[in-house]
Amino acid sequence: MTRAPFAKESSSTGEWKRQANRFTGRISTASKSAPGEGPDADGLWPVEPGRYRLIVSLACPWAHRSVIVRKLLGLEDAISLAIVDPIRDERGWRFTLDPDGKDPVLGIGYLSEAYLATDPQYDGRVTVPAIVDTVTGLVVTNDYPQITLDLSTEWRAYHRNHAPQLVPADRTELDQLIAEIYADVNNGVYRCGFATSQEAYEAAYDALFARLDELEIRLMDREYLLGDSLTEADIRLFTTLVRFDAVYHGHFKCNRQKLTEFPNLWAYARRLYRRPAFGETVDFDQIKRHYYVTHDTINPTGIVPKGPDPRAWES
Ligand SMILES: N[C@@H](CCC(=O)N[C@@H](CS)C(=O)NCC(=O)O)C(=O)O
Repeated sequence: MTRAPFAKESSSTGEWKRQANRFTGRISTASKSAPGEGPDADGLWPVEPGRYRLIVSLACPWAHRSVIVRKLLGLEDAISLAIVDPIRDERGWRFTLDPDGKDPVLGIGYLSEAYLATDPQYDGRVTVPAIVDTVTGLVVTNDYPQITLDLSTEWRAYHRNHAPQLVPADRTELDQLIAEIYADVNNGVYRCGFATSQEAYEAAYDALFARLDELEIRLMDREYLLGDSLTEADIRLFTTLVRFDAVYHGHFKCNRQKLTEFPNLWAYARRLYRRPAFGETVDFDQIKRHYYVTHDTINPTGIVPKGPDPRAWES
């Protein structure tokens, strides 16, 4: 019997079914709470610069989205950033990169401490990204798709001058595209890697490469996915593309071809990489160590491959 990487999220047919996000609070300009107060009756927390802490792993593609958007929008002073060790132990994500192994603002050693303070019964995976309230120490949200959208729409008053408009006023095309990219690409690589039956793996692999073929054609005559300007869709695609050859191609068996063998996608990914918010937030060492060391059902030796040469990204 194949050992499932996360047994609770594996179906009887061997498909990987990602857990739901437990904490779905939002920080919003519509909140009726005063500064310093908790969420209002609708679960909306007040927008307050300096109050919230974004907890990420630089290895994690879902967290990487929020790091890129925060930097693109110039929200570094408004929302502080905590970076966990890319290697989890049996208690999960830990602040071992910080002095004394504790987050200097929240004073906790493990992200699970904030999760359990918020919901003492919580028994799912403790995940990044998460936004934690520094006043109460409670988790506001680990709802990663909403986190980046809200940085764009709810924190406008604190964006830098000339910040890009990542979420267009008419969201129809954006929403359609990010749903497809999520299903077949962002989560698709995990559905390949975490499948526990041949059929489930092959179905995920076929859907992934069919979608990449479509995106390759889409990028033939445009700079960004939606045309002339950078949007949330580009950020979401980039975080999977940048991990593709280093991790997903080998570790998750997404190996019909490499990113470098898709001319348009590769050129597009490198164009994005040249922007500081993208390139400066990529840490290949943490990315590779996280995947190859912590998924021991997939890579029991824990050996981290030396390649590929990251200098290809600079070319
Ligand atoms: N919140 C989402 C997505 C975020 C996510 O999966 N993050 C990963 C890192 S890439 C994580 O925190 N994993 C912790 C674990 O598996 O225990 C989920 O629950 O699936």
